Amino acid sequence: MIDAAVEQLLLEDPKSYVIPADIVANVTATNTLEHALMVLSKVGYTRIPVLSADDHLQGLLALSAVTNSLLQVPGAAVDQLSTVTVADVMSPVEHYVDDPRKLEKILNLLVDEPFLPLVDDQMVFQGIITRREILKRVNYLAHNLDRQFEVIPRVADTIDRS
Ligand code: 4BW
Repeated sequence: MIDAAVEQLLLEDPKSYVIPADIVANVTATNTLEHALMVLSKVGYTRIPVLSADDHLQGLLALSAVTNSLLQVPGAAVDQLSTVTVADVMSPVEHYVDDPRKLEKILNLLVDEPFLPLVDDQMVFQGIITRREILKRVNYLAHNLDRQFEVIPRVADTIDRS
């Protein structure tokens, strides 16, 4: 269980740590890998969401999956990637959240995942929650906890500030 004071401060503004769908780079499952490689190279991210034409979350595409596909064919040139689609190499979405206030789940999953997709109850993509945005929120917490709460050690003289 997350401490109540910590949870209250982190949850003051859940939208602040969600990157909204309209500024998250993505590809669709029917895109060719040639197009996907262009998108990944342009945005600089190593893994991005795969969406359907009606914005449902369908999978994740990693740059390594695209380069692996390229390496399957000896001597293959980048234009070979136009014969393979994102659907052929994308990975399934193992972890996602449907509510940015589910902090316990978010903090636990972000230990191993660089980002979590946020969806609504129909699996329509709403955005992502990244390690960076959560760390910014934790940084805010670290600097503001004692402005809103009186933090008293349970055992006297346990804080060494030397
Ligand atoms: O192009 C970049 N711009 C910025 N501002 N930061 C970048 C860029 N590329 C990498 N970074 C940094 C970020 O701190 O490297 C970290 C790891 O990137 P990644 O995973 O391996 O490509 C970034 O950490 P983060 O912001 O916490 O993001 C975690 C992961 O979330 C990224 C990427 O898979 C995904 N992501 C973040 N913002 C995204 C995005 N995917 C699509 N569109 C976005 N706007």
